[in-house]
Amino acid sequence: MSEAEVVVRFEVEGGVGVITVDNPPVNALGPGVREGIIDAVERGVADPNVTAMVLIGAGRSFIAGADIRQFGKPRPMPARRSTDVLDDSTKPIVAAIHGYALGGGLEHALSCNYRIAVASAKVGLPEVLIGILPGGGGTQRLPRLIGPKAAMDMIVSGRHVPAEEAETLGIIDAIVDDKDLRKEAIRFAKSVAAKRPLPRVRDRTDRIAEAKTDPGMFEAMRKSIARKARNQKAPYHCIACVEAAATQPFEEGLKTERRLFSELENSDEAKALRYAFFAEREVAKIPDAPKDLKPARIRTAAVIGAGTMGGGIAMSFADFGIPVKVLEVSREALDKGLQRVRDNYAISVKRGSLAQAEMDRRLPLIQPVGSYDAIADCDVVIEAVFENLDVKKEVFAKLDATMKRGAPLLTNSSALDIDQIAAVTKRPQDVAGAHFFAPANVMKLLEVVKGSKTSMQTIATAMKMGRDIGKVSAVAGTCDGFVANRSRAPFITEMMLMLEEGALPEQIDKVMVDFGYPMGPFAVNDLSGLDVSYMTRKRRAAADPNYRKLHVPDRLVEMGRKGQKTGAGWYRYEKGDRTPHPDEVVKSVIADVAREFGIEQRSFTGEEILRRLLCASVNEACKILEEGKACRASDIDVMWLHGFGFPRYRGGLMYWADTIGARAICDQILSWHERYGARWKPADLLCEIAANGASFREAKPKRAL
Ligand code: 3H9
Repeated sequence: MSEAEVVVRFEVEGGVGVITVDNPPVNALGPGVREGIIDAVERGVADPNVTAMVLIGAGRSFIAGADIRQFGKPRPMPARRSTDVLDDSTKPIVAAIHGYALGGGLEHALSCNYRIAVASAKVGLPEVLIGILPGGGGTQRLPRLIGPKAAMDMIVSGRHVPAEEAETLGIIDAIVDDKDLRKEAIRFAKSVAAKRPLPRVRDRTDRIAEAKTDPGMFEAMRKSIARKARNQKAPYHCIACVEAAATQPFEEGLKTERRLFSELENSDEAKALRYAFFAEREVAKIPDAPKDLKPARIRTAAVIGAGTMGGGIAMSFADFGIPVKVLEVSREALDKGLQRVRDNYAISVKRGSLAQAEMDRRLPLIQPVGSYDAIADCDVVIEAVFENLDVKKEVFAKLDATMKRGAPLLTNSSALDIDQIAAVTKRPQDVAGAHFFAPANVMKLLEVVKGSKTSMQTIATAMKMGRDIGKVSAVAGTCDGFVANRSRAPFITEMMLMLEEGALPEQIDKVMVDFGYPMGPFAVNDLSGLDVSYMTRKRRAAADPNYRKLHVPDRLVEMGRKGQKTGAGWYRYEKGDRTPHPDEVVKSVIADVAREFGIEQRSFTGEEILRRLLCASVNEACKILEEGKACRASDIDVMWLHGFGFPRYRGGLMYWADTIGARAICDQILSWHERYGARWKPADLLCEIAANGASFREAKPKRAL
């Protein structure tokens, strides 16, 4: 049996040829699939008993697109494209969609004569998210079907469009009962079997004419994405292709699409984005987890503490339809916390990002309670009280006494030792960290922190809980700051120390924004509050006589400059406006510190600023791997993408380091070690990677978590 026959089946049922793509897990267009489709269509066309055909996917999806693993590798050019063969069929073909029809999957559906779907199906052309463009005719067919504007929106955003919207747009001809899609598709195929001429998307001219009435739409789109798409080519190439669809004949447009696709396939951004795609799938996997491990499903949750973090965590559950109880010590604190949640939802409604009905559905899911007994039956509890070990120990002793057996007892601590918290309970196997990032209802990262006694079951349940509430969950080992914040801490230190040497916040911010961050690190610090890390620095300074104090931020906090909330921090803010203005006061604080400590002043290039910040963190990330606190180097990258706004098209911290090269990074760090002393001592693993010419992103932890 040939490979093509294995991944694509062809059966005739009641005069309808059913072409089933069966290539688990998501029917990607891997080896043999396109050939299988061509073969099946030819059999259907040749068979006099077949009057119509159905293209359908086995398992959980229609077709999720081209096989992403094949990109960047040499591939034989097919003599004929399967999309063309579908298009050229003399008998009608119906695409029957369930699960996902994405990328090449939707392109195959668009090459069929009709498309039906179940209500839960989603369609989209998400190629831009992996740095390429729809290269199977999608940029030419979709605009002909739904108009260039709507097509451009879908192709440039890469979003998944639900079946109902797809039907309104005109992508789907009918939504059918999801009990037996195959049966429905056969019935539909029979109903259109005799209809001629065959509707072909490529022949449509009506919708494409819209571009004539609004020729400025392409330029307007380029302008509207300028900030978000900076440093990237793919979104602009996508627009160029849709413009080609509106201005060129179909075959010419396809040539444009092919040319621009081949420019992107091996671009730096495409490579980095492909890496990020697979790194995000890897991060979900728990190494050494037993095969029969079954994470428990969280149906109800409890949060201890209704502060900013507690409220945000509660919203995260409510946003995904999970009822959550919020416990506070006083009625007043509870009321205040709940009011903040209401206000947050109301802001989203006002901005138009949330429907009022949705807010009304979510709010009642958050139930304020005043006693531990009231949360005893919840499937999970997340403690989000004040960051103080003694306070947390008190809470965990109470949780141990009240919560039902087996419920994960999670702490939202951002730095404290999980083992010490677990030690006050009689069930340390159930205790782990669930480190959300602020604002908890917005930020995607969830660090699941394993203590030395935490069970795999608890980790697996916490990881699944994260996924169920839309987070990207990553496992970390317990240590000060865990993995994400610990790896970022040296970046923060260096950004402050560079000020003392002559750089300015606005200069450093500009370098990082130009690199691709949505905001510069000082502007971010103004948003989160300078006072947040002030106490941590005091604690560290008291504990470690060698601790290098950060005088500039300390002084700003002591002057009452805590960031946006006080109208001034690293920048000055006008009342009611979030625009940062560089401030002479900050300049003079920096100059005072430099003078007092006799620090030599010099100028910095953008390249030096960038390298100094990121290299400091790469070094720390290597130490984290050495200590076995992260499962993989690529997990650290995922944490940087989803926790700190690292530009996705640069892959992540370790991926970036590989683009510079291990030898160059190591030499740079060695020279700073000589100049600045102990804090730049290179990690052993870093030296090893450089000596072996190995890569950072493939570096393995030196011991198990
Ligand atoms: C394209 O189509 C180009 C065309 O224009 C033609 C050009 C000529 N390839 O995400 P999950 C794997 S570009 C290879 O955990 P979910 C994935 O790695 C493509 N593998 O499931 C994972 O493997 P493992 C355009 C793929 O239910 C497993 O499937 N299409 C692909 O949470 C399960 O994945 C896209 O960009 C693939 N295309 O989400 C869609 N897709 O178990 C990309 C998945 O070993 N895919 N895998 O870790 C997705 O967005 C999600 O996977 C999907 C399912 C929404 C489909």
